[in-house]
Amino acid sequence: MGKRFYITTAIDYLNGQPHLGHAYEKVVADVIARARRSLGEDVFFLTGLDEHGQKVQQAAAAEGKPVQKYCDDLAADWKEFTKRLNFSIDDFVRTTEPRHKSFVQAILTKLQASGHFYKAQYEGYYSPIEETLLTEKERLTDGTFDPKWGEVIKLKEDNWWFKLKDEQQWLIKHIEDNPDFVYPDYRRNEVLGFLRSQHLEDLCTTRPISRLNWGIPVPFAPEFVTYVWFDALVNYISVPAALGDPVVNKVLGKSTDGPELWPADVHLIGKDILKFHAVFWPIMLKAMGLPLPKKIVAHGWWQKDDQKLSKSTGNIVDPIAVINEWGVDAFRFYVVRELEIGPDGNWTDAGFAARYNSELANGLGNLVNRSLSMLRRYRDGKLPATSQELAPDATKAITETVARLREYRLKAALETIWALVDRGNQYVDRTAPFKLAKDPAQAQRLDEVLYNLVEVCRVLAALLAPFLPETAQKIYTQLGLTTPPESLSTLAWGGLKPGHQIGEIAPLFPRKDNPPA
Ligand code: ME8
Repeated sequence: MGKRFYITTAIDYLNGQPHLGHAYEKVVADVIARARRSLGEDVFFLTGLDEHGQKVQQAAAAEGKPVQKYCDDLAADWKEFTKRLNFSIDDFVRTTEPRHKSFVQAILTKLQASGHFYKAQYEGYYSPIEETLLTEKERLTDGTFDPKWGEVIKLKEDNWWFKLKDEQQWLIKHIEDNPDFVYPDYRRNEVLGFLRSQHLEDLCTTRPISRLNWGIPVPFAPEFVTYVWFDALVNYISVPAALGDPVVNKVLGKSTDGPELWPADVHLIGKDILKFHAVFWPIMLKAMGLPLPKKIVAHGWWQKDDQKLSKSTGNIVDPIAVINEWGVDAFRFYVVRELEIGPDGNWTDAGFAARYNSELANGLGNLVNRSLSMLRRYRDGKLPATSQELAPDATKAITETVARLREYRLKAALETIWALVDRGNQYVDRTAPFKLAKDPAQAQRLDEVLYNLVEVCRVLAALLAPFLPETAQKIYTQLGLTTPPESLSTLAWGGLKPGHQIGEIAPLFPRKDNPPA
């Protein structure tokens, strides 16, 4: 078996329940993963949880639970969440797992032996809420710090530092030479702008256990723990190592023949953690002797009603509540249809209901329902002879959807698919099969119209499968097909054969005229 298409997401902090932003990122990753599988690639999709650090420790304390117990209880909810959202994940990593911790320690040991760390005293400012050491650069012109850092305290302590200072030039060159390394383009320019205009400071990679103990013990300095950089980021290689990836294990002197995952094909992350992924992570990998990921894809952030999502102000979208009310595919559809990967988005309940009614209920749902109902009514549910009338529209939709998917333009892909939905609905209106049915002389024309409509539904199901897997399968079942929707790699017009009998018909997206306020 060769190299697999390896896609990862950020691993989420385990200090609450999953919110819209977490759900969005994983939906996008799942669409990409499913699309690549459908295009014939052997995909490995990894997501998981970032369980160390002060925020998690504090959240556990607030609930009066031992930290590990707090993590175990909450992690069960997050795993359940991946099922509710129908994520096709291949593994789920938790940074408190032994397989992850032992790998992190092995990497720290290796990098210490090759001289990448040094111990030094830090004297300066620290933001407890962001768990970040602050430098003079973070100071505003009036000498204060931005309110986002919360209360800033003075700190003097020893720590272990990872050398970054001399790594800037090769990284600039790498990003210049590999225009696809960061997507979208404007995020790539942001990274290059940062690297060209600032000198990298060495990275503080530890905390003394006297101040934070919820991290991974540093093997060569047991009075320290590591977290964040040498913990969270390393999940992208600790899981491959545990599964026997030969490339990753070779750096630890081990020979294994498990799945070939590294380098990752896509790290999907939010814009706020781009610097960590596009600057620190490549430097860490180079120090380890590992190839860099092929692509870092940075998405934008969601707000609700033009305000920041915030638990404290109650301005949240609970993905599970939305799914309970509208169905999982309605949620998946809205977040991808609303927002291309890159810009920020704004959730409104009215916007959600409007898209549901116009695009899912009146658009797709209506097309499938009336096409199959007419076939049942006029031809006892049996497919007539093959016809090519909508074949050019379907072929164009297939080609364009595949191209958009490869370009990571998921919203544009959905727009292409909906052009075919609209074409199908217009075709019903123009050909008026209900009138044709009344005229026996038009029987052959009615056969043609019905074949085209029902075959369009089949093509749509296959195109939609990465986005709306449950709906795609339902369409296939209603079509009387017992297989999963056809792969994008083979999808072509004419899959339904004359004489084929369709199955039971049921509405896909019941119209909701009075959505809850
Ligand atoms: O950053 N809209 O965890 P996290 C869209 N553990 N995306 C959002 C969002 C929003 N409103 N809020 C958060 C972490 N995200 C680290 C990552 S990776 C090795 C370590 C995204 O729970 C955010 O951009 O704060 C990030 O990609 C992911 O959710 C997890 O955020």
